[in-house]
Formats: sequence, structure tokens, C-alpha cells
Amino acid sequence: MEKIVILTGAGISAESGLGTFRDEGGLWAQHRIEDVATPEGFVRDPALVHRFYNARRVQAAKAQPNAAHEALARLQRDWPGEVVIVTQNVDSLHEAGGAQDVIHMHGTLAGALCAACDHRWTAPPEMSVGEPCPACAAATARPDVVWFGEMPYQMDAIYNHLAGARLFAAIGTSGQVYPAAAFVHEAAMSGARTVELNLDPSTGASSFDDVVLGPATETVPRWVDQMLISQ
Ligand code: BJW
Repeated sequence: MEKIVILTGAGISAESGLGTFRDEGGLWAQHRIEDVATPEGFVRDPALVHRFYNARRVQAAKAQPNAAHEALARLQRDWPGEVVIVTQNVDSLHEAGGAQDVIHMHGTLAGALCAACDHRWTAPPEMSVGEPCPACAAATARPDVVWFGEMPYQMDAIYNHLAGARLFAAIGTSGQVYPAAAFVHEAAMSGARTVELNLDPSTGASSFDDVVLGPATETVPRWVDQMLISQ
């Protein structure tokens, strides 16, 4: 049966109370990307970076999945073929909404990573500078998230899924960050139909076959209903 690949971004979690990056008043209006989302920024001022991610970890832990997360989990459950969810989000709201095997291409707030030996473990609610790695004892613990200039996770698996997709949907992402912004082209080259669901048209909206505008909690459940009726 037909495989669906879904890419999600910060917009799907906006109505759960988590800020997006590039919308008015978003995270990048309050923090410099170079300071909090690059490996160089972490080397310069690890305390600042830990404060940024500690605050977001606390906020994400309080957030609840919304109707859009739950609808995608329903699609995964009821669609007769495979539904692969690839998220750029570092929150766990897809899983909390019932989704399975979510690919977190930009990592997760729940994880800690040793910058020296790449060992991974569960992050404490508050990470601090100098925290030793449980494997090599280096004082280089960092959040397990993907910053600019770093390779996103599970890229081979994602490209394999895109090559086999019959439908690709991008939900709540501005299409400004690569490689995720190019997934629509990868999927289209493999013959997939493509659809964007977003509040406003993204940078790459003209690359999609269909564009559905509106808040994710309204558009996504409606789109899932239509998909399940039309199967
Ligand atoms: C709603 C809504 C509602 C609001 N309902 N919708 C060309 C090719 C390849 C790479 C590059 C390139 N040019 C430059 C690069 C490098 C760079 C890059 O992309 N730079 C750009 C700025 C140009 N990329 C990288 O460095 C990446 N690594 C890399 O490329 O490695 C080499 C490589 C090459 C080729 C193949 C493979 C690899 C790494 C990028 C890492 C990004 N990291 C961040 C931080 C993660 C940790 C954290 O969370 O803090 O990831 S940055 C930030 O942006 C975060 C997000 O995941 C990411 C995307 O943001 P997103 O989700 O789209 O959010 P917004 O805010 O931008 O948009 C929200 C959308 O929602 C809007 O459209 C709203 O309208 C909508 N919305 N409310 C529905 N209720």
C-alpha cells in the first residue's frame, strides 16, 4: 500500500504553546542564532546555551499534544500503508499524541550528548556547564540537538523513505532550513504528490502540488479525515 512521508516543523506545536523560530516574536527574535544554535556559540558561552535549552526543556515538558499531533497518530494507525513522521522539532509531542517511530532529524530536548565522545544519555531537566559525560568523564555535555553546520540525524533513512513515498506532506515549517527544505524536491523527483499544510505559505510553497492554509489544529485533522475516507 502507498507510503506517506510527513515532515513537521515548529508550527505543528505552536498551538500547544511552544514558540516557533521565525514568526513574529519567535525564538530567533529573542536570541541570536549564532549564540544559541551553533557549535561555535556553545564553545564561546556554554552557560548561555544551557540556559536557553533548559528553559525550553521545562516549557516542552508542560506542553500537551494538540489535535494535529493526534490526527497524525490516527493516520499512522488507520492508513493501510506506512506513514513515516519526520520532525524537525525537538519536543516529544508527536509521541505524546500517540505516534510511533518518529524520526527526530534535529535531535530532542530529552537527550544529552557528549561533545567529546558522542555518547548519548537522557538529559536531566537542567543541564549545567562542566557536567561530566557518564562514558568518558569529559566535562563537555551538551543538548542532543542539531545546530547549524552540523549533520541532521538519520539522513540515509529519510532519503530512502522519500524515494519510496507516494505522498509527501510538509506541516508547519517555513521551508527556510536545509536539508529539510529540499525534501519536497526529493519526493517529487521520486514521483510523489506533495502537499503543504501551513498557517501562511512557506518559502517553497510554489514547489508543492497542493497548499492548504490555516492553523494546524484545524487543517491537519480535516486532511487526515479526507485521506482516510479516500483510501
Ligand atoms: C503554523 C502555525 C500553526 C505557525 N499552524 N502552521 C543549502 C543546502 C543545504 C544546507 C544549507 C544550504 N544553505 C545553507 C545551509 C546550511 C544550513 C541552513 O539551512 N541554513 C539556512 C538558514 C539557509 N543548514 C544546516 O546547517 C543543517 N545542516 C546541514 O545542512 O548539514 C549539511 C548537509 C547538507 C546536505 C544534506 C544533508 C546535510 C542543520 C540545520 C539545523 C537547524 N537547527 C535548528 C535548531 C535545532 C535545535 C532547536 O530546536 O533549538 O532547527 S534551527 C531551527 O529551524 C530548528 C528548526 O527545526 C528549524 C526549522 O524551523 P521550522 O520548524 O520551519 O520553524 P519556523 O519558525 O521557521 O517556521 C514555522 C512555520 O510554522 C511558519 O511557516 C509558520 O507560518 C507556521 N505556523 N503557527 C500551522 N498554528
